[in-house]
Amino acid sequence: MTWFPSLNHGGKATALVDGDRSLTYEELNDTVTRVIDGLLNGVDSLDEERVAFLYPASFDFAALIIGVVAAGGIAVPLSVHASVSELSHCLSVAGVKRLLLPSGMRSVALDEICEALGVEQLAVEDLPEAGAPKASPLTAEQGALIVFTSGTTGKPKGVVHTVASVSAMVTSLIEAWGWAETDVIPLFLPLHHVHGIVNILLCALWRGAAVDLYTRFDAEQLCRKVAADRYSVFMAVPTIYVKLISYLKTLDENYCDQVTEGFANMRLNVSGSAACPVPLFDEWEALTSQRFLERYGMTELGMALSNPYEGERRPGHVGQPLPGVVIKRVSESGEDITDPDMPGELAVKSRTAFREYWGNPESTEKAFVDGWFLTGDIAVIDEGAYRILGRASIDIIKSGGYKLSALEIEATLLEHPDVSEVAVIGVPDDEWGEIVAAAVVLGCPVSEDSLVQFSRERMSGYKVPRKWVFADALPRNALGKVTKPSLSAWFEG
Ligand code: MLC
Ligand code: AMP
Repeated sequence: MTWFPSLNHGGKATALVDGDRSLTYEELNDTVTRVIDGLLNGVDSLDEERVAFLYPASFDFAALIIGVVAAGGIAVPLSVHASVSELSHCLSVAGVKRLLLPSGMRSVALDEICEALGVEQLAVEDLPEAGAPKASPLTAEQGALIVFTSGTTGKPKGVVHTVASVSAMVTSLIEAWGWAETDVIPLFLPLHHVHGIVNILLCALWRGAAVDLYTRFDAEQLCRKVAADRYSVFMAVPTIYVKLISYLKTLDENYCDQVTEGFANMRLNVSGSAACPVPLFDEWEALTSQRFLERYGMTELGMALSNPYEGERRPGHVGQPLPGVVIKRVSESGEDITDPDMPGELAVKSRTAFREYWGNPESTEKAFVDGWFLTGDIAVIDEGAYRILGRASIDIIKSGGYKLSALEIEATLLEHPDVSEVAVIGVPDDEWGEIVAAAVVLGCPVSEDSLVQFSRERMSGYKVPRKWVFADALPRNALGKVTKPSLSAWFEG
């Protein structure tokens, strides 16, 4: 199985830029080789060892994600925003024994959990130099990548992609969206999700294009490069385009024109990971004359639906199945829906689909019906283009492109000794799509601030509820189940 063709023939072309440093393909190849060599340390395959890493966007991150797979391991990129208890969950679910991280990411709390889990921590530069690596050839079905995703039950699950599914994700997007060696793209999205990892980093590097690395989204820095016509392709979640528009409004007219001209000159602006509201599509077009290519994807599937690269891109729609993707819609009772106007849950078969949830055969089995992966997203078909209406479960929230589980947030809040009952929902928000809101019944008085503080210590900042309502009781139906839809009204105004 071929893995990363560009590394062998990219030569002196720029692969990655980090501030004022850049790395050619030849240099990236050397770094990857060193990673493979150090990880293998004399053996010929890592045999699906899950090698975790906690690196911000950097040359080391790129070398690890390619090198771990080439060495026969499964790459487990972890979130640099995660709390220690979230990291502990990921490390233990994936059965990780080696965690690579820069020394600056180490902490006493992380040391403690790594010790308890028997995880060795080391930096890329600490990897041994064992001589020329002799890695065994890869098979299509071997695991390559684990990305954690929230579901409607419990804590995040580790989605296992294989060498074949990652390769299919990358090659299908390169083809569908016309990636070229001459492309230059900025990467500011988090590197623990497929949008940043696959759609941007791996597609660009596989094709021999150049990637500018940013450790976080920074409108000012980014727009300076856009104004200088540095980029040909731009990919982001809708929240980022909202933030860019707000930033553009703060600029003087002359500079604002340079930035919008920079966007106008690109060959492609993609929006995805969450619904792009039609007014946002229109405003971006009015500013930059770019019509977003909106696409729909999922951690378990990579990209499934896409507006055309060439052809009509319809606002509020996510287009048609990408090549190799087969989609049908099913009713709640599992029957196939043929009427395009009737809403149904998207069910997908694709060569880009994941293999399993790591160590969780029960969830894996439930996720598929007769080989069709059930997405949990409800859609109709409007004159040949899919339109996503929402999700089957109220317990899945999408905030700024992150998929969050209301149940996971509720379970964490219930760990607080003074919280007796809690219900978490997503409420609509112009900037974030949805924001997390919590309705809480307290046993003893406790302030909102201290609950926020409590939450921050235990979960990533983006999961912490932004809106709080305190009540004497939660609304429940005859069976005692909280009637979550009725809670939305509590957070209005
Ligand atoms: C940050 N914050 C969020 C948040 N991101 N709150 C809710 N939802 C989010 N998504 C909070 C921080 O905790 C902080 O709170 C405050 O907002 C400001 O933080 P920040 O770091 O300055 O925000 P910013 O850098 O502007 O981050 C916003 C963002 C980021 C949009 C750049 O959220 C982001 O990168 N989102 C993309 C996620 C993504 O890539 N998803 C793809 C999943 S894959 P405080 O209180 O601490 O100040 C997938 C499949 C597919 O979905 O189809 O692609
Ligand atoms: P994740 O599990 O983080 O990969 O998120 C996948 C989910 O993001 C999908 O199931 C959808 O609910 C949502 N999503 C991704 N792209 C879009 C889009 N273009 N429009 C609406 N929802 C989207």
